[in-house]
Amino acid sequence: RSANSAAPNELFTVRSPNVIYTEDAIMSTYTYRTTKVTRAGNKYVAEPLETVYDFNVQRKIGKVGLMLVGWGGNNGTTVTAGIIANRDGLTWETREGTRGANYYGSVIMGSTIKLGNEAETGKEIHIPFRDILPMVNPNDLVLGGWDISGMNLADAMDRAAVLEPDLKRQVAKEMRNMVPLPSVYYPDFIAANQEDRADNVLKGTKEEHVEKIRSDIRNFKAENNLDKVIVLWTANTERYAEIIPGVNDTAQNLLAAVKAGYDEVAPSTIFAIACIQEGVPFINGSPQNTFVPGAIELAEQHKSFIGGDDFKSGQTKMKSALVDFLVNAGIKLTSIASYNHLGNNDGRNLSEHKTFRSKEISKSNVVDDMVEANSVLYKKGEHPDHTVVIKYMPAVGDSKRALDEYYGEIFLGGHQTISMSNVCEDSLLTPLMDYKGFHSVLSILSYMLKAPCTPPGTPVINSLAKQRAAMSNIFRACVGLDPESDMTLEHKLF
Ligand code: NAI
Ligand code: DG6
Repeated sequence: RSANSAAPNELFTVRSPNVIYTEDAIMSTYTYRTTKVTRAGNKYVAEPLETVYDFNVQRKIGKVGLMLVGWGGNNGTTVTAGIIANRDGLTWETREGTRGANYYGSVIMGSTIKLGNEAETGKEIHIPFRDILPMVNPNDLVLGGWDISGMNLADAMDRAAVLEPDLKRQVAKEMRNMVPLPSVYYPDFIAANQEDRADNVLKGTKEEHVEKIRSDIRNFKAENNLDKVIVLWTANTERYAEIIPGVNDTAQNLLAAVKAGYDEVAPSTIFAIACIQEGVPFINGSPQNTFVPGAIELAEQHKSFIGGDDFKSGQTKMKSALVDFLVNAGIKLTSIASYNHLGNNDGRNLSEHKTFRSKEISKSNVVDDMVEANSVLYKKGEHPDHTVVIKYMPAVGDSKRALDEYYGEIFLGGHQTISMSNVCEDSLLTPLMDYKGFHSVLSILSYMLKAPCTPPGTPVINSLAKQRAAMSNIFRACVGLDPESDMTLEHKLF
């Protein structure tokens, strides 16, 4: 095969003077066009701006390992069973009939993207999102991880009570051999009610904990002959760490605080430090401020990737799509009331105020940018009321109830109330990606995260449509394709 014909894992190639294929890479020169705006009194001047970037995409993915912190939890066991089920093409019986493995709900694995228009017919050609760039297939991931509970993954899957019995039966044999590594447990950071499952915890100092996690990652990589490892925090929501000058405000102070065994360094920050020092991407799927300023600076120094915070799965995803639509439709939202109840271990942990507070913060800030962008509807500093309530209700287990009321002003003093009620298993989600060559803080992952962590001083985008467009257009740029503008001028002009 010549370098510029599609490799077995590629669906298309790009024919362009700006794109070069080698055996190992796709190299593109991409002209990024933006609009620079300057103020002239109470008027603006808008000026088209061009910046040229060179992208280099690896064509060979290699063998990738995924290590989950909180592997024995609902998300950890569900994602493990889901990957095995997909890898083995399993089907299972339910009272509604036979069901088969899929990746529904994953933007990468379950959605499509427009590649362009067919030459002869002008018809739009859509391809699976996962095919726009060479990407790891989740089925090929090698899984591992840590948990403060030492239960094997098969028993932990039963404890989670998420999956159908016939599916569990088929994956249990493999999962019984999966046992989480001992983890870092500082009880003050999570709810006291989690103590009864903490039977698999590391002894020693904070400095020793960082070293142990680092050696766990190295061993996992060597034992499984991996090219890359990604670490994902899907452990309990922690309370916020206090930001203390001299302790966690700079990289140097943070490392000194670890050495001194300072209390205010959270387990998730210990994991972040270990991953940064190992050069392994670390994604924080929970809402706490794992990435204290010192951790972000450390990542920048090591050119290591971090992403966060807090997986965006259901209620918030809907909110960041709906509010974007309403505000961009010129409707003035004046209040959003969001209520949940759930009965899984996440809900149990969130029943303590300090951990709930972390979740409340990440669930509350998700409309700020959309409101701030509309100076026609909102005066400077004006904001809709926004309330978030979460209640622990053991009886409903993982089947989370989410109720939302959106209340707004419409034409000439009218009002609109939209009420939504959503019921679904909280743990059936799988967001996952890998990147090289971008800023250490991977804000491109924003689509999957409730409170996107962005490089210092850069804007946070919460709008779901913008987040998806950013992701698909950056992927396109990586192979030298222009953004999909949806202008379809070819159909609109003579
Ligand atoms: P879970 O409570 O079932 O699982 C968490 C696991 O983490 C438990 O097995 C626990 O033993 C373990 N753990 C606690 N501290 C640990 C530590 N320091 N090191 C290693 N393991 C530790 O919770 P679930 O439902 O799996 O959610 C995990 C996290 O993801 C929570 O913070 C949750 O708020 C967050 N999240 C969950 C979403 C979802 O389930 N749809 C969506 C968004 C965020
Ligand atoms: C209740 O709010 C528990 C939380 O962990 C959520 O289930 C989780 O953060 C998902 O939230 P959302 O808003 O993305 O569906």
